[in-house]
Amino acid sequence: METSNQPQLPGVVRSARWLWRVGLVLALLAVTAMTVGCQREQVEDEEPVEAETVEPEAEEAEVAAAEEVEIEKAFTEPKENLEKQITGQAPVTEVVSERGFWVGHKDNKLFTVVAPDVSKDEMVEVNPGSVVNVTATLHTKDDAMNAVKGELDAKTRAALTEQDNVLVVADKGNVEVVSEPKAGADKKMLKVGGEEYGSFADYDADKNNLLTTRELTRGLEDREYFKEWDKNNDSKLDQKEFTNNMYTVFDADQNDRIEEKEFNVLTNNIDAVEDAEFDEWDDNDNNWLDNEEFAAQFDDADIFDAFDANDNDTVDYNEYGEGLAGVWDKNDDGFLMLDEFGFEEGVEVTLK
Ligand SMILES: [Ca+2]
Ligand SMILES: [Ca+2]
Ligand SMILES: [Ca+2]
Ligand SMILES: [Ca+2]
Repeated sequence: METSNQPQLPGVVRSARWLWRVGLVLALLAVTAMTVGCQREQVEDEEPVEAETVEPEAEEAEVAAAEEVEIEKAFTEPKENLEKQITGQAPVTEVVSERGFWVGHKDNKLFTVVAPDVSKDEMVEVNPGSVVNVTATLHTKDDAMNAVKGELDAKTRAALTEQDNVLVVADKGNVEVVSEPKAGADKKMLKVGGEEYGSFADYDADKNNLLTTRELTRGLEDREYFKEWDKNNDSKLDQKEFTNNMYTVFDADQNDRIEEKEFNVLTNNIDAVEDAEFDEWDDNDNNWLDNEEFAAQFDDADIFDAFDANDNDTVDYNEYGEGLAGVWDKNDDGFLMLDEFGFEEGVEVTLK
């Protein structure tokens, strides 16, 4: 016994020590219980903290989903706009199936697919050359494939995997046809100086009711459009040849005079001369412009320089097609609709 050499403690003291030990054990238990309790409380405290840290992310996700991005950005900056809601109008360049079609903007195109498995008679009819108003999510092609329900036909599947990003429409109601291609594509002719240089349909090589700049350029070249003005036969127009061409373009009634009415078509179409005054151009005040009067002012307006993109003092077919498309493409979407084919009085467009 440890206490063998020590005086025996009285029974009261013994029992007091026993009680103290019991008390110590109880105290330890209590401390342990409190510690566990505290830990539990801490766990309980932590749970709402965790919940709070999740909630703002969810809110941000909701905000991101609600943020609508103009469709032009989906074409020009697709990587920056993945998973965002895209909305806006675009022309349909090709229809692949009732669930899938291509929309275009300038040199870019995006495949658009309807996610629900809709039957042909349920789906809104979309045609090449239609303009559609679309609300969709921009996905990578892999995410798009996962988002699409039901079986896709081989052509739609092939189109979906043809490029990196795809517009996925959550409901067929999110595709609204804003305008259909207009009739008369084979009747509307490009006429300059009494000569016909082909109809809209002639230029529309892929028959999608839309002209790209390339189709316009190739069509002009195929019809040797420059021939009348290209005096040195180099298949390009120098400044004098270009100005003579434009004089003929705007002399709509081919009387070798540009009257005020014809002059107004020029100023309404080409921004570089939008503020030009007929009286200032008509040097001898005879109420029409001859070639010299026209050239003196037209050459000062730097329209030739705007067409001559590579600054080599000649305008080739590519530059002419590019410049003309820029003037005609009044909604600046990179395509010419039938009603954008040719100069129209009162139509204001930008010469880039
Ligand atoms: Ca076309
Ligand atoms: Ca005239
Ligand atoms: Ca040039
Ligand atoms: Ca256009």
